[in-house]
Amino acid sequence: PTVTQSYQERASLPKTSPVASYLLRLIAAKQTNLCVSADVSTTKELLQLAEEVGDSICMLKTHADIINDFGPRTIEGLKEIAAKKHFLVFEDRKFGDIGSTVQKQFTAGPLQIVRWANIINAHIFPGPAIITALSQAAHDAVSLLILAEMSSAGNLMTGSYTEQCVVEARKNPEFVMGFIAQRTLNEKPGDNFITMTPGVQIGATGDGLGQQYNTPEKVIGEAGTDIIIVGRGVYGAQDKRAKAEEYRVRAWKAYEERVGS
Ligand code: 5FU
Repeated sequence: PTVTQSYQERASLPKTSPVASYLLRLIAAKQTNLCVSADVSTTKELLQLAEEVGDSICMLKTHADIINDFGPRTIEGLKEIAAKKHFLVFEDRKFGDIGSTVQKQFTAGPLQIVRWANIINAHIFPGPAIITALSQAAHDAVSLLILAEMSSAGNLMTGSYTEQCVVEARKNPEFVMGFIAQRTLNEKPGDNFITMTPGVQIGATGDGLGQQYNTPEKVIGEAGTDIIIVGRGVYGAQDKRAKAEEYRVRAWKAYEERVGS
């Protein structure tokens, strides 16, 4: 099972999507399974945060639609810092519409997500054509995460819904790199999906608006997930660089203890 395998080993398993292999190798090389969620409201803050935490992360997660002045400058800046500091960019757009519409949301409009995001995500409640539609509009360097579980209290993504996400992912291992979920969903032999987990903060249990937090040890060590996604825990700190390092060290140690290295 993947919970006892190293990131490095998993990078070369068969049927692993090219972006997943790249990310697994990057994680191993930089020794970081931390993704920072850059939920800030200006290009300046976004690029500053990317510079500050860039050395400590494998991935930066964005919500492009909350950046007031999102534009070509944002895109060029992000690409430049990502190349310099070696991390991937994940746009957390959570597509959830008919195939034809998500293709337009992905490629057109003011955000032009296809031009700059390495990783995107989608809900499968509209049915599996959302996966086909996004894969047709994508190029080789883009991979999809299916939202299989959420961190917020009382969410409806449980039981057979979550199971169906795994079924659809197994049908498309070339394009679907993994899941947003609260635990690993690699249950069958041969499954090598990457699980990324939001709802992580040290020293908090929630935000009063439904968000629920766990520690890096809980999600990486006990729930067997691969990457922690931390927003306010990092960008809300005075010293963002030091805070990112703290999360990186704790999540990395939890991983090492889990795989027994
Ligand atoms: F899919 C999900 C989810 O289940 N929970 C989340 O919190 C996504 N998120 C995102 O992760 C959310 O939109 C924020 O961008 C981020 C968590 O931020 P926080 O500040 O660490 O709570």
